[in-house]
Amino acid sequence: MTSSQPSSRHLVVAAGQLGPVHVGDSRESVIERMCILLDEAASRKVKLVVFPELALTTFFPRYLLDDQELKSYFDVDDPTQGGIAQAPRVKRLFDHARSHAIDICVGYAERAVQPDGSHVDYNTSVYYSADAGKVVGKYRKVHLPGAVEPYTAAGAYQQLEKRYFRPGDLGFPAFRAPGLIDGALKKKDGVTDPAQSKLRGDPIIGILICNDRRWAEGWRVYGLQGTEIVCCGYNTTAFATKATGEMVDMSAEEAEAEVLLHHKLSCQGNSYMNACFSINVAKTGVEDGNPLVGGTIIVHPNGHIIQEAETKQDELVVAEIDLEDCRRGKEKTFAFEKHRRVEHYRMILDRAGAIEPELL
Ligand code: CDV
Repeated sequence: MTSSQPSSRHLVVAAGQLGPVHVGDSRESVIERMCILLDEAASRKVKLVVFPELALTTFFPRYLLDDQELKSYFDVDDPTQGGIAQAPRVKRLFDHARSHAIDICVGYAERAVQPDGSHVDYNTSVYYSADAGKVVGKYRKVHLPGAVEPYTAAGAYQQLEKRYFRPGDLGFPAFRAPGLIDGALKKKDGVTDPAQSKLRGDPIIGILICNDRRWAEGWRVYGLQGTEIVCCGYNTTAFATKATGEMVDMSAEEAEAEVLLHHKLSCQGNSYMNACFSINVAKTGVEDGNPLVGGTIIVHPNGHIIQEAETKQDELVVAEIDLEDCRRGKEKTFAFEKHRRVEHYRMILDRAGAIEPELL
């Protein structure tokens, strides 16, 4: 065995919270703002920055758009042309991250080119490794909220993700990020079961996007791959009109407090139950008149919030974490291999909607 990993696996990570990206904002201006956050990250010794869902554009699913309008929001991800890291309107961001030796996880609207030249659109986040100089992880949003057809009531708030994106087809694929931890265990070290080894491999990462964080299933699938850090960007409306066009029956302040409560419950509860850190990053502020909640948080595997945004603007939220802190949960309360009773979970796979027991 050649690795000489220290007993702690410290890493400085950050959430690259973004303020609003308005419809008229140029792509260059958004990339510039993200590069400024990366500059700050470099000065604070950060090794990983997570950016929000659809970070490069306004949250366009709130608008009913024709094909031509829609096209401008998507970035073509063509594997034969080097994928998203080489896409002309985004390349500068990845190059900048690499120049600082910082990994980034970033959300964007993906127009995926198919082998026959057609395309499929997804709400996607990729993980770019500065060490590898390429994308090493990709996730396409599974739990798309909203509707295909726009709500017809006057003043209704639209959420047209089901119209514009195909549900993700990659599942919840955890992956390892190289170059972040010195002396990480490698395949060449010949350890057959890394989960049982005292030495640990490179950090295990999973990605979720916005609404996914409310669904225990995705987190658990990551938990079952030993995931240590979940990266989750979001655009969450702070308060909005209903599909019927009416206002919710709460004040704007009460509605926003409720949204924040549910956001934090989801991130803190699922981080705890899967013994992983999570970096949960907002696009926030008032985007073309539409209030987005903030609440960017970095959560510890014990469920506590260890860092939280103070603003609703571009802000780097930084935390030093020790990946060894995942061990307690993974080896005791949530030692899945000892305590899960999979023979009783069949219904989770067989049923989507609830079917109530017979009436008495
Ligand atoms: N972008 C999102 O996925 N938004 C959802 C809303 C619609 C509930 C969210 O979970 O924040």
